[in-house]
Amino acid sequence: MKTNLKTRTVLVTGFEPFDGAEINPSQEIARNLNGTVIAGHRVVGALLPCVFGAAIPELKRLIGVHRPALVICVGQAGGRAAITPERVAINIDDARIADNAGAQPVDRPIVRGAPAGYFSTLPVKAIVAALREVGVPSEVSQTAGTFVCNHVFYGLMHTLRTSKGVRGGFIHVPYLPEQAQKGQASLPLEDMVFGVALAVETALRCKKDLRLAGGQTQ
Ligand code: PCA
Repeated sequence: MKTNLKTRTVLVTGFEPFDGAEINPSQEIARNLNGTVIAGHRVVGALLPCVFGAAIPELKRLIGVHRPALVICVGQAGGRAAITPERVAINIDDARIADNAGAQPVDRPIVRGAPAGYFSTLPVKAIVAALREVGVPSEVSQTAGTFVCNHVFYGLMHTLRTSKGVRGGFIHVPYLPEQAQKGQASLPLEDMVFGVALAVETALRCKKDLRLAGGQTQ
């Protein structure tokens, strides 16, 4: 893929609500960041369907239209207490619940014959350190699961493998306060929007990740 450095665009995607929910924080984050400017880059915030298969062509279409220098896909990971940059995408769909089109693939490769996994090309530890520095809870996650988020993350990294200089990755975020059941963790939307904006800025500024021992990111 050719990159157009003149446009200096960042693509941030969120997902539509799934599993019968009415809201998805990642959709709200993408909506809030759309049109903002971060470190000289215009942010395009866009929505992906929570549908196996269909989500990847839509992501590819957005990349083709906007030619971003950086792509960060965001999704909800209900129950997590922190903003979690994902380290690795794996080549498998294994759904615990149906997606928004009713599909529930089990043990199915995302791209047949492609590598078992791809690492994020975001500076995941630098992002965690930057967020913690300003008091936003954050940690590196070692798995994005095997549902639509991992599916899109894998599709993203598979697509970007031939796009020299274009970096990308995935960030999972907790529930919003209004979604959390008693005892479940959540974060206010403004903290999540601020946190993802800071992740974008850190990724743009920090070409090389920090080398911090696992779990010791501050
Ligand atoms: N979270 C789901 C899919 C869409 C979303 O926001 C996941 O973690 O796979």
